[in-house]
Amino acid sequence: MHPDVSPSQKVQNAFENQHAVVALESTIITHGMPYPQNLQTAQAVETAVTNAGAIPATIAVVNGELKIGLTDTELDALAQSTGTAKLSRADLAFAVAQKTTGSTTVAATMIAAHMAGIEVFATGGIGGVHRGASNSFDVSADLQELANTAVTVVSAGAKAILDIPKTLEVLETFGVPVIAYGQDNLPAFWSSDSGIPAPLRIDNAADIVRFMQTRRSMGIKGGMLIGNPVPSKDEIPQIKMEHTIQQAIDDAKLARVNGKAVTPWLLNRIFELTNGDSLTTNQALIKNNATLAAQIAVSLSQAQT
Ligand code: PSU
Ligand code: MN
Repeated sequence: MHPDVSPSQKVQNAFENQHAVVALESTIITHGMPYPQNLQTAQAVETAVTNAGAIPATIAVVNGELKIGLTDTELDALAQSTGTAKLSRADLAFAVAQKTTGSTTVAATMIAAHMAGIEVFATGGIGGVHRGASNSFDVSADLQELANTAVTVVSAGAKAILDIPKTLEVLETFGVPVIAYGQDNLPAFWSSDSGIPAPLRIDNAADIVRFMQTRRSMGIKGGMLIGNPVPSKDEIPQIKMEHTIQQAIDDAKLARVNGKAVTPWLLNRIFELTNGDSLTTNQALIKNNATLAAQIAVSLSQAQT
């Protein structure tokens, strides 16, 4: 393990016993959901990982320490904090150097997971190419991280607020495998089906592990993205969602939101516009991703012993 990360006691024990570990991000806690639902979700996600036989490691910077796994007290403090920095590749080391506190995006969580030797990570949805990116140039650092860092990211696809076809083009350019889990089409975060065929399809965790191992043994660098559809009982169908997303994007333009604030602002606006339904679906899909990530991590640790 890299000397610049601080594993919790539980995660340390897991490593010593060669137990499967799943990384979890923390921006969803500080910037994705209101308190107390954010704390309840973070706890439920950790429980989903545990129930599927792996050890959860929620990642964040706390007073300059890059924590791999948070204690209950740390998780609670993060969930209640306001104005916490959202850290990506550009500012992860800045927060450590300044001894401040911040939550980690998909990109920063991948970096930390890789430093700790964790190969599987569960999130809600990754960042990507924003709609209107031809003017704004707003493309998430998550995409470059997937290109460079060998971590498998289990998501419900790219967040549907994004331009999914453009996001797929960039991932293809970067050589990132994009795999739909158990269906032909990619999911679209709150909706199980984006209507867009996925470049690749895999139907079980063991085959994902085989793909990861083959890729590594061939010396192909970088991570891969799994699009795991939200269970249909929990989804908001795309036709219904699209109207709300468009409204939120129009509102963001009027409010002149830009930079890092865009994604959290849109998610919060969609929460308001759906009277909280988007949050219920968000909670369901992230738990579903945590379960699949744990299955992959367990299968990987079995394959390695
Ligand atoms: N999920 C949420 N809210 C968020 C994010 C996820 O409910 O803000 C974060 C993720 O951590 C993702 C990040 O990596 O948004 C992408 O932000 P950006 O587009 O600024 O790179
Ligand atoms: Mn951005």
